[in-house]
Amino acid sequence: MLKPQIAKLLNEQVNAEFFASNIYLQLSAWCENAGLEGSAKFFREHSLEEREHMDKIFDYMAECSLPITIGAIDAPPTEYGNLMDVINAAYQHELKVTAMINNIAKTAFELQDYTTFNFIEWFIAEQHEEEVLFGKILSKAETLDFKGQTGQTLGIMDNFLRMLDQK
Ligand code: OFO
Repeated sequence: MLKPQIAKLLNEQVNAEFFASNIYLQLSAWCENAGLEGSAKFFREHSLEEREHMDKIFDYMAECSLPITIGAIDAPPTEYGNLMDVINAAYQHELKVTAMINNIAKTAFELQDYTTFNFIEWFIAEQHEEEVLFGKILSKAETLDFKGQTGQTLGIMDNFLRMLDQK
């Protein structure tokens, strides 16, 4: 039986992954509305990926016979000035999730819950990949001197996001 402290953190993470999925879905909707189809596709796929993360933790909790509570999920922000704001919001969000995952790993290790520590290692690697992914997008924007302005670079960024391999 896992310790209550771990059960609480995992349950919070289930809800956090749900929230992440909704954030990305909202970002996708914003991009659709702005006529940025490539970016909309990218964020839509990312939303599904977050949903898979939620499922993974849900399954682990169920396997460990832990109670799972799906709470109220906050509404994600809807207003963004431009595509760069959207990208920055996604990156900042990933940094927060990384901190949450690291906290689960730290707590599991301190409590000598090596099963959860082993489980959460997958997420540590995943967060690294996600930060690398958003780092690539940010460095592309920097190379193009893209700050969210309309024009040719917006089209290039939109296409770059369309082509990014998220797996
Ligand atoms: Fe679940 O990895 Fe992004 O947030």
